[in-house]
Amino acid sequence: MLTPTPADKFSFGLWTVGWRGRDPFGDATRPELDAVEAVHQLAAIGAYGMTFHDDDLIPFDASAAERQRRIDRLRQALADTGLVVPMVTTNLFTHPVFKDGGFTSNDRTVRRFALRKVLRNVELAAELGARTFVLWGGREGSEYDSAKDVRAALDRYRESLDLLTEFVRDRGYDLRFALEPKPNEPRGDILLPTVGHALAFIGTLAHPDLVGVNPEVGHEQMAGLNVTHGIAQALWHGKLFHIDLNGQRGIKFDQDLVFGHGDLLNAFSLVDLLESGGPDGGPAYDGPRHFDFKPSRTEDIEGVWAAAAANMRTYLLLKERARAFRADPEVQQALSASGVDDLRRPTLEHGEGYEQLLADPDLAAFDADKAGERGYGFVRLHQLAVEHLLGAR
Ligand code: GLT
Ligand code: MN
Ligand code: MN
Repeated sequence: MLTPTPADKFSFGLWTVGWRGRDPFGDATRPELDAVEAVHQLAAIGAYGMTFHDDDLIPFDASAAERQRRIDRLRQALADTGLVVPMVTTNLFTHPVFKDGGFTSNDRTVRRFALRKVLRNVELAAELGARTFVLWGGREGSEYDSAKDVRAALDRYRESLDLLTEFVRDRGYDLRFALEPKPNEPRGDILLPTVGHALAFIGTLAHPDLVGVNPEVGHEQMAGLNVTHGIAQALWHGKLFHIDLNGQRGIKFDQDLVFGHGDLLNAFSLVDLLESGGPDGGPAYDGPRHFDFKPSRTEDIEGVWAAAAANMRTYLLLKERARAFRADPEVQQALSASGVDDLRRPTLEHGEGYEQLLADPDLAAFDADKAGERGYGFVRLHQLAVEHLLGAR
């Protein structure tokens, strides 16, 4: 149960286990990790998939022959291990050309170059069988309010998404896009900073059905938001196309810790939602459980693989704890005493409208003071969650 298998659908970015520990203040602390080696190691620890940015696999300025050689090596490693590539993403943030963004750069030639880069990468994603293409617009933003016309930038963002969805439709690819929000870093302020902003933007697109979100735990938490609420709303809109699991402690720089190594209670409620938030108490989400973490730069390569395994083990432990929580009769009783079930009942009777509601004699006699005395018992309920999480029940 706590040993990961491909059925758990755990996946990792090549840029995660491959992160060399370079940060704004210090050099790399680890050697380069070859993509083929990463595939073999991930398969060995029980993952089912590996994801990557175009530039993780193929250097930005590689020749066509070099590009092909790298793709062929990856394909061979996938064939040898059975690992899949469920998602591919694009790097529109490292090269200096993207310093003011890709799709929303103030320089039109850069915007056109970015689109071409992504179209070619979408082609590769489809060839490798990926079903999701993530777009993290880390450089789409500004440091200075007067430097970016936000409404024009959103027009350009939409223009880009509309071109990309037209491309996959024309090509007949079975591929959808997932926007990944982040409030800031590397830009002072990033466009589409939260799940909510992204969802509202998606509604304006030509083919909104082909675009969803890829929320990252830490990115919502950097904005002081409750990631479980954000994920629940994305699910409610039918827009949780992919997810980036990791850990973050509070409102500060993006820590990309191991899943659960930040706000553990929020991680517990998130796993509970993903695994038992479906209509019948089953999983609410069946896509990859994708870890986007950075093995701390204090770790050597052995520590990298230990950290990768820790993500999966923590997820499985939380899944086990969440199941025990749901199965506990005392929890079920506390849930109903707290009115959690009641909220699922429509507020209006079947066929009732405002006329009937206004005329309801029970409402005319409703004792608001009495109803205001009710205790909801949320603290008791939460304590039960904490005790299950701690293994005390
Ligand atoms: C970058 C970022 C991540 C995104 C990656 C996808 S890029 O590593 O910090 O959160 O998921 O483009
Ligand atoms: Mn992050
Ligand atoms: Mn991410």
